[in-house]
Amino acid sequence: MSVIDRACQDGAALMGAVRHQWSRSEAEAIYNLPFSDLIFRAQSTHRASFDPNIIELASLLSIKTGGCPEDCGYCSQSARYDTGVSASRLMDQAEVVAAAQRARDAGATRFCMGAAWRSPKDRDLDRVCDMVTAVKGLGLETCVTLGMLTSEQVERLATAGLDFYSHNVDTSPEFYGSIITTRTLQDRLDTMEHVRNAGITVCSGGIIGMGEGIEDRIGMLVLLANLPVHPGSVPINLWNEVKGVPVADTAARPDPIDVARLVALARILMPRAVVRLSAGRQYMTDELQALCFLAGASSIFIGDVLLTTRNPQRDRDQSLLTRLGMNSGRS
Ligand code: SAM
Ligand code: DTB
Ligand code: SF4
Repeated sequence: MSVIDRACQDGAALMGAVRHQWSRSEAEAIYNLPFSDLIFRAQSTHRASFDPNIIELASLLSIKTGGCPEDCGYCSQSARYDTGVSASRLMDQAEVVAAAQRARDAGATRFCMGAAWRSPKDRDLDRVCDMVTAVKGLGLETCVTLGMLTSEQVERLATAGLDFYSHNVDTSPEFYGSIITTRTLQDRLDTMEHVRNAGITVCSGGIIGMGEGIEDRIGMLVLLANLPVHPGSVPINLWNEVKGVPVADTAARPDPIDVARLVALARILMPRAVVRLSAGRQYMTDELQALCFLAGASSIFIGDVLLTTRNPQRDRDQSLLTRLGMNSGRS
């Protein structure tokens, strides 16, 4: 690329222009910039579309835990591994609404409901649709993650008022088969397409620290950045340790500087997406989280547990946001 082309591209990136044809080598070059240049570029991109002092607070509830037929090698909820997580039935709507109310009182603006399904049965989906409508009635943004969906199922969720569907690509196309064998990445992409077509915003990201290489982390972000529409939210999860799953044998906690670099790359490749520091904040220092906010992350999950694993306590999160002069933007 000529110097002029590079300068134009950098100028466009600083203005937050959205592109969908990123090459791996371009992404690698951005990732490997001198750290100060990378963070400056990421923060400049962030400021073109976001208030840098606002952090979105989302809350997560497992509405159906464990007993999942899929073999995702990182997950406590797969029925194939002995993780100590037992299978439960789909929660009652009243309990879900009560949890959503508590999340709203704790400051959340989005409520995400997760189910350990490969794909929902139609009668279960009817119940989830009712939950979505009830949670939306509380004034919260709604998100669900239920596994693979047909286009008809997505239409029903859209009619119920769903705002976001969470469906992670999890890792690079090359590493996918080492982690999951009961579905393909294409299955995942197909559901995301149904979701987009129904006008529901896709939330999609992945997990690092499973034993993948840096090139897999970058490849995962390039995959997301080259989708026809960028996800509205991109969760970056550090693998939350689970005993008894295959990933426990290969996992390696990512270097903190590599985490900040990856967040910055997500911010630059997908300038309007909300980058969420998702699972694994329990392993991050306050300083690393602050660095990730500087690199363009602007959303976290609050609450002591995610689905089955731990998350920082609410008062620790609040203290961090206060010390950083950040808030959720909710009046
Ligand atoms: N079964 C549905 C599915 O897989 O889409 C929804 C629930 S599943 C638990 C949602 C996401 O949680 C997965 O795609 C994965 O990215 C993330 N996840 C699961 N276990 C995790 C762990 N131990 N650490 C970090 N993220 C995890
Ligand atoms: C996402 O990327 N992370 C959340 C949400 N989307 C559904 C899930 C994290 C789960 C962590 C493992 C657990 O608590 O079981
Ligand atoms: Fe099932 Fe989702 Fe866990 Fe995979 S990640 S085992 S699909 S609950």
